[in-house]
Amino acid sequence: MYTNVFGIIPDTTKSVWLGGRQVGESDDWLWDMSGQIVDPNLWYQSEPNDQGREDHICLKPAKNGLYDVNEGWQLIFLCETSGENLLC
Ligand SMILES: [Ca+2]
Ligand SMILES: [Ca+2]
Repeated sequence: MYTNVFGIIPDTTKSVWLGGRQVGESDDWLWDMSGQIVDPNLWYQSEPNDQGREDHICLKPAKNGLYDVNEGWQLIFLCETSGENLLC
């Protein structure tokens, strides 16, 4: 999934929000738009580690993996378009 974003992120040293979240306090993580389960192989090493109410997903391109983070992080968003619809 995220291997294709390297060409579109202007600064790959910056983390970006992705549209996904934890389902309650379960171990399940879902993509917002598709409702599909996040592939566990996409997480970076020991993530998700829930260090302080981390219920959202960001991508750290420099680490080549997903992190669970809390909503207090100020990051750019990565969105995609599907026809006339903007998906974030
Ligand atoms: Ca959490
Ligand atoms: Ca984390």
